[in-house]
Amino acid sequence: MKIYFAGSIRGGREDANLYLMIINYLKNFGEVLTEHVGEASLTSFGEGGTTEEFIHDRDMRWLLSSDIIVAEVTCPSLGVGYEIGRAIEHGKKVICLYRPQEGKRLSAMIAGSQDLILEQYSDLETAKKIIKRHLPTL
Ligand code: 6K6
Repeated sequence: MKIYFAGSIRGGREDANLYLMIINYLKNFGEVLTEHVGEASLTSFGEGGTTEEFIHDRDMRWLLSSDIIVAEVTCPSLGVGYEIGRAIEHGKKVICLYRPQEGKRLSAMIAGSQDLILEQYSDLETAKKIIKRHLPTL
């Protein structure tokens, strides 16, 4: 199974370490196409030697070839929202993981969508249980 993990890059990297741990767990269920999203070295300032068009087209190819999308949506990101929308448009199964936070609310375009699975969680262990519930084992 091919898994596309989506997490904020230019939207902010405060959850990058959590992305890495989620990605590592997702590897128990299949091939994660977007491992770089969890890399600490990937800052919100850019990836040298590649163009925006290259990144977009490569990520769209991966998205369309994937069997399932797991998106961590706590840190708002235009790119993640775009990926979720494009994935839904193509009939993909999308699981959104969200940690409720004081004083912040998730976008209604995610919270109100009937075309994705939205799961709230508080810590990595809860996220793992959610993933195990939704992802078929190999
Ligand atoms: C790296 C650092 C800053 O910009 C980059 C460009 N590199 C990217 N490489 C791979 N995937 C990317 C890149 N930028 C965005 N994405 C995709 O969009 C990822 O799959 C993420 O799920 C999502 C993040 O979007 P933003 O809007 O937070 O950057």
